[in-house]
Amino acid sequence: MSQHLFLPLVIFAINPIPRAFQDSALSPTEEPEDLDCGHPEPSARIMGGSDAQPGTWPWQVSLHQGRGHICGGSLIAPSWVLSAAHCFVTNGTLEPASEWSVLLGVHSQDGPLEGTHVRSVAAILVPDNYSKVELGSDLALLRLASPAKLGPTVRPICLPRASHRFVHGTACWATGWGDVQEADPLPLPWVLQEVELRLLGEAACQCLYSQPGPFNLTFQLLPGMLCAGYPEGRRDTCQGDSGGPLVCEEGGRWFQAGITSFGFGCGRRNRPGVFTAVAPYETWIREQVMGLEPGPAFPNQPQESQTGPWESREENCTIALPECGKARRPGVWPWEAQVIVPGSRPCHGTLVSESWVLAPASCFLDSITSDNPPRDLDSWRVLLPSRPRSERVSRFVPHQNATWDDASDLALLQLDAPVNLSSGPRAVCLPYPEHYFLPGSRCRLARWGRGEPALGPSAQFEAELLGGWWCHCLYGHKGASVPLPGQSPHQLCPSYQEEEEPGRCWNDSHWSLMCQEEGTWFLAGIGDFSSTCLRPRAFSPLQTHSPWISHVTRGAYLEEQLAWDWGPDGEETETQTCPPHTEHGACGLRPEAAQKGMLWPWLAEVHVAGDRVCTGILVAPGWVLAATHCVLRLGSTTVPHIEVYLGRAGASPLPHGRLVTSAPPLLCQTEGGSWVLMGMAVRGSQELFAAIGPEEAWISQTVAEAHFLPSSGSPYWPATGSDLCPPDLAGASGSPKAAALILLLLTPLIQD
Ligand code: 4AZ
Repeated sequence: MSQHLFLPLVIFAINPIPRAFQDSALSPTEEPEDLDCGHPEPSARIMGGSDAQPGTWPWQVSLHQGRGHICGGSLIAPSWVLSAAHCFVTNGTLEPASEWSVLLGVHSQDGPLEGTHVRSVAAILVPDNYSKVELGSDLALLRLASPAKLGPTVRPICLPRASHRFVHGTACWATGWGDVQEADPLPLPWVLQEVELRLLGEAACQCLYSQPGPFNLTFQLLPGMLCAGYPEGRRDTCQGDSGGPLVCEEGGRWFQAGITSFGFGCGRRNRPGVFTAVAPYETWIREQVMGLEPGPAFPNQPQESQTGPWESREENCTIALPECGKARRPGVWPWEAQVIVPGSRPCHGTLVSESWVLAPASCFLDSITSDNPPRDLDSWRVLLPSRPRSERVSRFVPHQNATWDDASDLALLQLDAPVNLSSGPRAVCLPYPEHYFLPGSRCRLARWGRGEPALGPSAQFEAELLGGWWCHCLYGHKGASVPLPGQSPHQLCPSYQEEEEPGRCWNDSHWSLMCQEEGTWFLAGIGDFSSTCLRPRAFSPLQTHSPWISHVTRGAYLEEQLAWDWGPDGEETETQTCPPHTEHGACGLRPEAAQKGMLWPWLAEVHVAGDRVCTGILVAPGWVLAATHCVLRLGSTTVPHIEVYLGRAGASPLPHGRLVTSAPPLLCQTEGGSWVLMGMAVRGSQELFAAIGPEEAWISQTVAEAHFLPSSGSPYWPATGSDLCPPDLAGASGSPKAAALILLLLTPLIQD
């Protein structure tokens, strides 16, 4: 089933109105117990589960539509199978029984076992009041065209009476051929999976689901539903398990407590699986099967369970906190792993679970190409914090796109033996694909791969996430629509103080981006900066890789988003498109006002002859435009020594004693949101500007990459009279022809 089924409310006129939630009319003593139920043959994934032994769960059936497995079910009588309504209802319509078949006695869907057989379905019965899973009554009865052949691998399960109480906390079992993780199907040979789940009380379950989380749904647990699982998640049912049974052993027999119905995601923290409770539907089930003998068995419940404390009143609301991403001090990462391969420098990676380290595949590219897969894993070692000895590596799994896509430059290394995460090393949290790191999130750069420069002051590695729009448009394309919160971003842009020495950019360096939410650290992105010095740096989001990571590791610490403050409704959710673009990225984009020192990222400090500072404007990666009168002094015949500082406007106080001669620029914001340089102040004025427009030919001939907005009429140009740009000032601007503007060609400053 999909994670949410939103079906129109339709009342089915197939069966009489159910009398769910009513006790049976039959007293326990009247029960004709002619069907042996709940006894597997003595002998003997779902998520976080394991392969079942053949014959352990002989009531488990597989429901096929066409040629494939769709849902699970349970045999409750020779001619009856119990399952979930949502398996058979599409857009409010019940699917024809003729499309379905029931496979009995199946162990592996890949090959038949002795006793495996198929039955066609004569009728599908669904409660009249079923409309969608969240509203309950998610159960269905399938009448088989001919009775099942009972045998060692095909036997019915016992059903509980309406008065039957399962003790909360009881360990029960769910079974099925469903996904082993979200969007990760059970691999061949499709062996039936079993998982032990604990029954959760209503209050405990409601408390867990009341924790904020994704899907924007406030879910109300209703009578007739029950929850099973763990606050910490990790073991659960998943898509494809629906309709299958949740069974509990009592007095030597197995009873079906629930039918797998739905949940929010699979195995997520504080999101246990939701099941249809079977007991409240005793009457409805009896009514449907009436007349077709033998019917299902509702054996008497053993005395001790019936009288037990089935609902403990003081059931406390214990939510689980993330088990990953806890660092005592930012920068001292307990998940920092160094992979040592003989003959090369250590490679920095990250511990993502007890057994797996994530690192850039490029660290090991030599090994990959010359020796695929590497045979010499015996000599590889992993160093983890607070571990006295290094760990051995037993498996190396590079990302399939690692060799050609920088954003997929990832490899997973499995440790020979899992490490104990409660002592010393810890795992970082990984984001699910829909994770939305809030603009303004506190982040840090962390070592990643090889070749980083020596670490500088730690403040250098503090970062703050910029808005998605700004980051996306800087690196995206003109007119590209900006991913909304909850959609995968293409890049993550943090602002941070970097490269103290101007002119220098950390080429050949890899960094990972760690972002914090409510005290928990996530590995948000990875960055390869070998080819560009464009600022801000863009990191490739890791969330797009979480399906691959969870598929390979089956247990990395994926965590839901913890910070949910997305701002006022609508502010973040309007579709936005990107303004004009040059090959170096969008021009005129200004990060959020909150970004200290980055308010005007195109502003340059032009330090002239060591005694004055003029304002310059970065118009292309190698060119700064400034006012001539500020840079060149009248009457002077020598060209002064000029240094240009970029990316620090407002961040650092000006060098003491220096004169800011300046020549303020006039910038106007277009309706498209871009900032456009309209003019540079003329000598001696703060209000009169030399217009840039008339200089377009000269500027574009000198600087081919400079980007000019299309002239008026363009959607990006301010409308006449627009108050984006004070008309009197713009109008007052003249162009004192005599070289008001000067273009400075930048060359990197070589530091000794
Ligand atoms: C499904 O889609 C489904 N984790 C079944 C069970 C759960 C989630 C989804 C519970 O069929």
